[in-house]
Amino acid sequence: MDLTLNETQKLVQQTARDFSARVIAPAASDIDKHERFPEDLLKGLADLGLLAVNVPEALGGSGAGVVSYALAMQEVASACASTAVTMAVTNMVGEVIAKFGTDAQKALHCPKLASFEYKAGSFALSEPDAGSDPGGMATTARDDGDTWVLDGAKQWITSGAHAGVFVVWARTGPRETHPGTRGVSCFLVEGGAKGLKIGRAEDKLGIRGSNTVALEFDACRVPKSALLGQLHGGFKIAMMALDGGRIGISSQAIGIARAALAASVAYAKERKQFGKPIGDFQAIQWKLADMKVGIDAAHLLCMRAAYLKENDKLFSREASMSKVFASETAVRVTNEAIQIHGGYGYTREFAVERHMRDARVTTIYEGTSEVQRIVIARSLLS
Ligand code: COS
Repeated sequence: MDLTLNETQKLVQQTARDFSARVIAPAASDIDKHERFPEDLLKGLADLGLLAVNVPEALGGSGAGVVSYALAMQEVASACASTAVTMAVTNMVGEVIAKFGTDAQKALHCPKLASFEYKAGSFALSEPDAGSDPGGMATTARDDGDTWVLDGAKQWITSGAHAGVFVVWARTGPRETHPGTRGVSCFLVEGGAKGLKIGRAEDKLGIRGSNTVALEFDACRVPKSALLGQLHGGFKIAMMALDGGRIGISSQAIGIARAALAASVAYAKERKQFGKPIGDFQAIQWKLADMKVGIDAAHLLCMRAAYLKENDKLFSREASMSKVFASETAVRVTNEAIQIHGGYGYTREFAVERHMRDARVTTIYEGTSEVQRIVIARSLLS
């Protein structure tokens, strides 16, 4: 693996860094406080090609690759994790349609996701009773002549109230003949479809500017052409999409942790106790050093997973390694950042409490830490 960034990767990283520092970071606290969906920022990201970084140019994307995408996510997340997760899911939806869609599906949806004509894309896999075990889903799609009819409920759907297109998984084969993950198919459902009801937004601990809703499908009819990929082949599409998504969430976690470390270094230089800056004390120095080691190790794992994906190699295990390590590092680093800030870190005046709240979800969504360990262990034992 060559760790030197190529010109495209450097350009994407720098572009995301500039926009994040100049436009996103100043808005982040307000977005969090008022649970504001960051439409203006997402439009700005679309203008810079950052809503479809790894989608081919012919479909309106930037075609800049997986490493570029990971680098851009890190930059945006270090400014605002809510904006970053919204960006991540739209990128993921664009990629999944570009990879598995028919020519017509790609031409219809990818340019709209990339350009912000759709305000977001949504990924509707989880259900109230099927989170870590999506094969246990209860949502069904019934073949009814020239349409599919979807019934059921989805849960924790990022950007659901704003999405122009939803990638939705539903059971198409009865459990008796298609047990577990075998009878699941994938569909593209347009925002505003009849029979699709959007639930109330969740009141969350962190990433409060991102929109998280439940969905209800009540005899929601979609055309036959809405099937994405093979009939009964949906579970593998979900798993492959999540493998890539886990690189995105590791990048998000790395960005959040970097922001917490930067704030901690600045504070350690400025805050004086016992007549000198607290950064002069080894107790603080060791915390900062451990934070830096963790973040850089997470970054290297993330770059390896991104590099493997970009080069069409197997990367599922490496994406899970990156996700579990980066997310748990972000939780630890942001917690230490509060400790370094003392009482001030526990108030809303300093950003580290937001970083801690935002980091917490990264060990949960797109596969919990426990699921990542299952993926890693299975690959060792198989
Ligand atoms: N890529 C391609 N195919 C994959 C795959 C991957 N990464 N992982 C599994 N598959 C395939 C398997 O090869 C198997 O295929 P066959 O039916 O042909 O044998 C099929 O999918 C079922 O795989 P498996 O038996 O491993 O499925 P499990 O039900 O045991 O699930 C875990 C495995 C737990 C890893 C999976 O359910 C998972 O990732 N859960 C977490 C879901 C998640 O991340 N949810 C968050 C949603 S976004 S907030």
